[in-house]
Amino acid sequence: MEPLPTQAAEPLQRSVTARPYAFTFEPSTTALLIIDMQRDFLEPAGFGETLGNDVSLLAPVIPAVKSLLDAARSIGMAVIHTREGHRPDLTDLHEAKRVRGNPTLEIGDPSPNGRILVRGEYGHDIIDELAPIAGEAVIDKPGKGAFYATDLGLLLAKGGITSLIVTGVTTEVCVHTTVREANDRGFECLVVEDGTGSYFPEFHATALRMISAQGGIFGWTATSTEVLEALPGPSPTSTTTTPTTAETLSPTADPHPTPVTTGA
Ligand code: C5J
Repeated sequence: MEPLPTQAAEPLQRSVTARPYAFTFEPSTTALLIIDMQRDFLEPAGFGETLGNDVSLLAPVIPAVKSLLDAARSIGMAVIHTREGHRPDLTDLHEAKRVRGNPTLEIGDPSPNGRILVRGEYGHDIIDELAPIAGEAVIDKPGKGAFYATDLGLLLAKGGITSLIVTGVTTEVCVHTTVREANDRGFECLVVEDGTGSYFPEFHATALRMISAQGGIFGWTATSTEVLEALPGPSPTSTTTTPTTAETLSPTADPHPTPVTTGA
């Protein structure tokens, strides 16, 4: 018997205008990765400022990340947040990292926002505008890369995620380290140009060029507008308070989820 004609389905593949060429992805196998949008990096008196940086330079990133976060939530795309920081007893802090940069306040020292880069402290947490909601995985990482000493790889494998749309701060440090780690693990990475930021605009620009250079040696870059144009419309069953598919990435998912926090 002849096979029955199949109905034309909505294409699953999406295509983003990107550098060095179009980035294709399927929303169901893609996660929005939001790197370290923490008060300690974006607000005064935190880790970023103790290293002598002007933290106001990171503020313009927030609206672009928020627009992508809202879009991902509306279509039920996986969302993963990361936070750089350490255990309260600092047993996971290398001496090299503690003293590096000769900061005015070291990791673990008290600040107006609590102890610098220590888990559970106000400054360590994600800024209000981008606060995780129920079902979104939160990866606590002691290093710059989000794969080092975390279960991110396990969550992505379990969730069937093969592509990452990467946002956050800072472009040349934690974003770059994570994209390099992801690239070596076989993930397709699109880095959002206006959804990432640095205390050094020239490093931001160069870091983005390094990603898309040589035919996309580490991946692709695109603006948040270009990504939004490629995303499908909101799913009729998704709301901003419904757990997203990120929940399925969590080994600790439960029927009454709160933001899922995983650490080293
Ligand atoms: C830094 C980060 N810059 N999240 N961390 O120390 O990029």
